[in-house]
Amino acid sequence: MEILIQADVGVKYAEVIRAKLERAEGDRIMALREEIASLLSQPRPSRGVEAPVITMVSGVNGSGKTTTAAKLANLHRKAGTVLLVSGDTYRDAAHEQLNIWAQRAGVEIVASQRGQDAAAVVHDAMSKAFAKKNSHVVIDTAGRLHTRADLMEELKKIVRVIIKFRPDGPDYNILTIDANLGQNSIQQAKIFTEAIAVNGLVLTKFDGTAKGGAIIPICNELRLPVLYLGVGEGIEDIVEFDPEDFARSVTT
Ligand SMILES: Nc1nc2c(ncn2[C@@H]2O[C@H](COP(=O)(O)OP(=O)(O)OP(=O)(O)O)[C@@H](O)[C@H]2O)c(=O)[nH]1
Ligand SMILES: [Mg+2]
Repeated sequence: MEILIQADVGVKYAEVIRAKLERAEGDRIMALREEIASLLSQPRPSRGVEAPVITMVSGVNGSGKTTTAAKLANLHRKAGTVLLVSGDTYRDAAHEQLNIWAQRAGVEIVASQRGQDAAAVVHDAMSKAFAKKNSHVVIDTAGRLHTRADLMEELKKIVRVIIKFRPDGPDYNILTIDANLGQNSIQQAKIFTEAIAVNGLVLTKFDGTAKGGAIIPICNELRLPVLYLGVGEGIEDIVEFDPEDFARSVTT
């Protein structure tokens, strides 16, 4: 119980897990890990078969969106032609930041200027990607607090633009969750998911001291899979998520 609270799993889920364990037989730590892994095993989006595969990355300020978008662009580049899109039109240096990442990843970029309409930038980028038959499009978005209705509206507008090109919306509609954020991230994730039909999570900054246990209630309550873990600031620092490995690390 203590170990779970310390790992940011939260009181409610620590209790859910404890109740299940009471009935378990044999090695308790193994049973605990199995239970955590099963809570984390959510179906992955069965999408991404048609080119261009569209990935959009959203999340609260500083949660690692741009870094994750760059890491994903770099992963996809190994298998195709990627267009990295700056849907962040708020941040002063967003465009320069993404440019540097695009160079590192060796991918093409659609930049934006501060103050531009993000949905219009995404519209242009989608037209370009479909015309040039890119294999992947990765869209970075501005940081926003889930409580800002106007900014959440902007995110919905971006998704509506994507729907014009791909009726089911982004193939991978990713929310980044900072492993350090703890219980606050549950409510944030819920609101993002309700607004724009998030279908996958990336847990970022998992290389630090944070255990990231809050991902357990997020995954389980919202029925969302964790697709990747961010494990550093470098472009290669991303790994596929494995529920068993995570269960082991959260309990050690
Ligand atoms: N250690 C570590 N740092 C990370 C990771 N992902 C992102 N960061 C760092 O977190 C900080 C914020 O990352 P960004 O990718 O700029 O976050 P963002 O969500 O795009 O931020 P805004 O656009 O300002 O909302 C940077 O200093 C990154 O280097 C990670 O997996 N591990
Ligand atoms: Mg950013």
